[in-house]
Amino acid sequence: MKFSRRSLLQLAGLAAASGAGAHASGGLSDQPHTTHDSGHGAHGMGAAGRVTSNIFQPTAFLRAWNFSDLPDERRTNFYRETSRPDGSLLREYQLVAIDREIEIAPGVFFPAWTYNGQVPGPTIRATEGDRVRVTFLNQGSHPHTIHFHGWHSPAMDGSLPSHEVKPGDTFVYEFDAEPAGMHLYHCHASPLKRHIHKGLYGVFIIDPRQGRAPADELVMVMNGFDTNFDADNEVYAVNTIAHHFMHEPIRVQVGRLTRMYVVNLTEFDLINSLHLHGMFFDVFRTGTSMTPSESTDTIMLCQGERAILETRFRYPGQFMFHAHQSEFAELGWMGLFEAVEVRRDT
Ligand SMILES: [Cu+2]
Repeated sequence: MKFSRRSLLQLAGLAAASGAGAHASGGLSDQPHTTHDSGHGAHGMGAAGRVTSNIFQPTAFLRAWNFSDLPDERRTNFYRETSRPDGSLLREYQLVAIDREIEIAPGVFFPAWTYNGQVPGPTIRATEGDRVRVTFLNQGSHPHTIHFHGWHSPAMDGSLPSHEVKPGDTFVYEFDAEPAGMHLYHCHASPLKRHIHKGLYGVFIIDPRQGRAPADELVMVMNGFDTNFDADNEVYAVNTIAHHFMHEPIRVQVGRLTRMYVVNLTEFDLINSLHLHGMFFDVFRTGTSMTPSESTDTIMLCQGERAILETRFRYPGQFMFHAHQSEFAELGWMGLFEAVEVRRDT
C-alpha cells in the first residue's frame, strides 16, 4: 500500500509558506483559530498574551492520535489501518521531516525541525501485537531518522550514521508493537541533542491487548526551547506553547477517570517534573505494569522518561499543574485543569 503524493505536496507547500515567513493558517490541523487577546506584548515571559499563529493547537494535541484531528479524507494520506487474520491490525503511517518556524510564545518564533510540520510530532498509537509500518520522508535540510522506543531489530533502530535518511530520501520502519506502555520516538541523527531539541520527537503509545479502563486520555509532552542556541532553554511548556493551558485550561469531568500520558522531552536540563495541585494521582512508570507503583502529587522524569498518571477530580474548579522547578514554571511550564460537574439525567 502506498500513500498518495498529495500529502507530501501539502506538507512541502506548508514548509515553503513557513520559510517565506507567511504564517499561513490551516496547516496540518483544521482546528479553528483560537482567540487571542493582547497579541505580541509579552514575549512569552509570564502569562500575558497569546500566540497569534494557529498552526499548532496544544489543546487538540492532548486528545489526538493516529491523525484523528484530521478530517477523514486528509487522514488517509497519513494513516491507514488494515485488519490481519489474527485479529490485530497493520497500522501504516506517513511521517515527513520538514523545517518549519513555529510560534512557542507570543511573538517568539523558533526555527524548528518537525515531523509533519508540528512539535511534538503526531502521536502514534497501536495495540500490543499490531504491526507498525512508518514511511519516513525527509523533506528537511539535514539528515534525520526516526528512532522508536520499543522492541525492534537493529536495522529498524534509526540510530547509526548508516541509518541516517538524507534530505529527499525515504525509509520504511516496520516492527511489531511491544511492549504495552507509553513510549516515544525521536530523531537520532548527530549531534543528537540538537536534532531532538529542534523538535523531532513525538509520543508512541502501545495499548495492552486487554485495554485499559475507559478514561479521558491526555497526551502531555514536557518540552523546552533554546531560542538563542546557548545550550540552555529560554522557554518551557507542555505541548510546546508557553503558558497555553493557563489561557485555555484543560477541561475534565469531576469523578471521571483521567489518564495522562506524560513524557519528558526537554533537552539541556537533566530533569523535569509535573506537580498537580489539590490532589494525588497513581503512577504507572513507562506504563508497562498495570499496577501503579506509587500515589503522589509530584513526578520527576529524566530526559526520555515517561509515565502514565491516573486520577479522578473530586471537586469542580481550577487546579494548577506545573513543573516543580519554579524557573521552568515561570518560563512557561504552567497550566490549569478546569474540572466541571456533568449532570446526569435521572
Ligand atoms: Cu534529525
